[in-house]
Amino acid sequence: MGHYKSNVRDLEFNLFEVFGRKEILGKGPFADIDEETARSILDEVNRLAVGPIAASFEDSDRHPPVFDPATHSVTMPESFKKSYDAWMDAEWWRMELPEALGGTPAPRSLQWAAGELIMGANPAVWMFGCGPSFARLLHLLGTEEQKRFAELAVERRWGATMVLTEPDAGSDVGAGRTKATKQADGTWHLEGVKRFITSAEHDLAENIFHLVLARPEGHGPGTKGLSLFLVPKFLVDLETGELGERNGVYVTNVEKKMGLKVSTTCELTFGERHPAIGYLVGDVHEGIKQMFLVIENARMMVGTKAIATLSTGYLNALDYAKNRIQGADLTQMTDKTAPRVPVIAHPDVRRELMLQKSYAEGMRALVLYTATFQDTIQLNPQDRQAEEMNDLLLPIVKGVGSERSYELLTRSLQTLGGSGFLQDYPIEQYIRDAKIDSLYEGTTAIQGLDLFFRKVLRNQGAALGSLMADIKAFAGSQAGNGRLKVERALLDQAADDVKAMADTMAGWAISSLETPKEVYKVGLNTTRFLMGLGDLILGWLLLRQAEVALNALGDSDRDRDFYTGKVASATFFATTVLPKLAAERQVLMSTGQELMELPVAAF
Ligand code: ST9
Ligand code: FAD
Repeated sequence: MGHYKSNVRDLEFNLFEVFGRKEILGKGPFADIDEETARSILDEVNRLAVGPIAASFEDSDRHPPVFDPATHSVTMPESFKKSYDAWMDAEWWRMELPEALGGTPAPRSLQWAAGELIMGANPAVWMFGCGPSFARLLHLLGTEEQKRFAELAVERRWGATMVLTEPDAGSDVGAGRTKATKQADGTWHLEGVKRFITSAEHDLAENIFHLVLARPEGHGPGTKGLSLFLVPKFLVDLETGELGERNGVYVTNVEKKMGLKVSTTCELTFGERHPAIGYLVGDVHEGIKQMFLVIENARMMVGTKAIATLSTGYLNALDYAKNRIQGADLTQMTDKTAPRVPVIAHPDVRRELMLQKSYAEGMRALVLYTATFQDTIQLNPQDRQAEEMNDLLLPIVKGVGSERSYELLTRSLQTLGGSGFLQDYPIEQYIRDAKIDSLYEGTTAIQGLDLFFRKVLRNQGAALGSLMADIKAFAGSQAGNGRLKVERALLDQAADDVKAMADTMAGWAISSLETPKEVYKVGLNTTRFLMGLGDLILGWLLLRQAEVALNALGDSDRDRDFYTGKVASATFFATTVLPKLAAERQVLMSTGQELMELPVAAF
């Protein structure tokens, strides 16, 4: 058995029983994919995930890629190449592409469900395999020539990267100094050093194209002065598709990291040895706006990766807890001759497992709930409400998904006792591989700022108000026919707590117009609000699942354990996690300026 334990049943439960995806399948742009086909796609992707894709997970951690500075090249582990080829050869990545690029469009919800399986099995396979997605962006935004480049990129399976970060420009992307100079032939020459660039060098594809933010000479400061350039590793003859000269962009270092070692993290130097030729994407100077289309996709990806890892972490812990015999039942603790029991019999282990289960399954629901808005946007790109809701949820998928997964994975490890610390089990690697999720694609602090200032304040609370109204309506409904009464009351109170947090922060933000330092009080609480809103949404989604499960339990005996577990995890979350939001609200309300007035030397 490989390391990866998937949960296709729960993916299908969300897609078809909770979020009604059947309604959009088998018609319109998704005419070729009905519910049955969607289920068989998930089965097939799952077969790949638990098999050839998971197979290299451990080996490629222990034998990571090798960088040769003399040739600026990277040799990938053979085991990983096999996993990568298995994914690329299966061609399920075509679900993300439009027909014009040889795709078979599928709803985003189905794509992210498949994505969870691949990222849970071996996240770097998905990351290296994003070339076609980047080509989609180029096809969407590019000039005619760039569209042709995108076609070739899909046909030839070129790799791709997103290139923002520099040594002095991490969270503050607008501080970037990489410069672009226009040439007489309309191309650009880029000069500068980018760092931490994922997948910038490898031997999995014959070409790699970089989408690079750089500042054209004379353009202003900040993110708005940046433009987006297509910079291929090898120049390309667009007529024949043949590779031409080596372009002047080279990987000059590959980082040694805590985890996710098989994913190459590269320093990328432009124009040092010979010119690095770039093409202005779409022939317009709208770099940061264009790049955010990639970032939005990548933030969703990172959240999905994180929860995929937590899910397999939990299922590994569960398996262990059912089999590890240790100690007597607590009711017989004084009887030294009492039979020894599996550790899942111990109350503390059960509590820990249920916390892992409820977060893993709640966050899976969050990913797929968010994806339903992406489905709506796919069907109707003008739907502003769906767009705003997706915008609101993305920092929660990314920020809460990554923080909670990392935190809960340490609980999964704890369930294994000392064995969890060993490399005989996958959880120590899960933890190392998942830590990055709260860092890249905007740290958690950045997600908190994005959520409050951009998605709540600038949106004048419209999307948040609509979400809150849905949560309050559910809390006040008859969902569960009395069986969820206590839980719904707890949800109602939690919604009031989170709303009070948002209102208080908005008040400080408004008073900062007159007293600027009031905004510090907002900044001291943006992460608290992010996590608090996250818990509220998870509680709500788990209770929605419980309602569906209770109905199913009333109807038949089918999947009794599965549905019983759904009700149990929702109740557990509502009774043990949601009440903590009252304390978070109180802490937020009592925020003062002390921390900001404290001299740095006193820290
Ligand atoms: C990284 C990669 O870490 C790690 C994993 C790589 C995996 C590779 C695989 C990825 C797959 C992707 C596939 C691609 C497929 C795409 C297909 C698409 C068809 N939402 O607030 P302002 C924009 S990479 C949307 O003033 P500052 C907006 O245009 C490195 N747009 O910001 C705005 O203008 P306006 C990741 C947003 O103070 C403009 O930015 N690094 C949003 O200038 C300026 O906004 C980071 O993530 C948004 N939420 O700059 C950096 N926000 O307001 C983190 C801003 O007029 N840092 N815009 O609309 C930040 O995010 C900063 O907050 C900052 C601040 C840079 C935005
Ligand atoms: P800093 O920005 O220096 O942050 C340091 C600390 O300060 C953090 O805790 C942060 O939350 C906090 N902080 C910073 N600014 C603020 C603020 N305004 N308010 C509150 N707190 C703040 N980049 C790419 O362009 N492409 C890639 O493919 C890519 N892949 C990566 C892969 C890996 C493995 C790693 C480690 C990084 C990758 N990155 C990539 C870069 C990544 O996106 C950045 O590391 C990240 O955006 C944070 O920037 P930084 O590391 O410079 O941290």
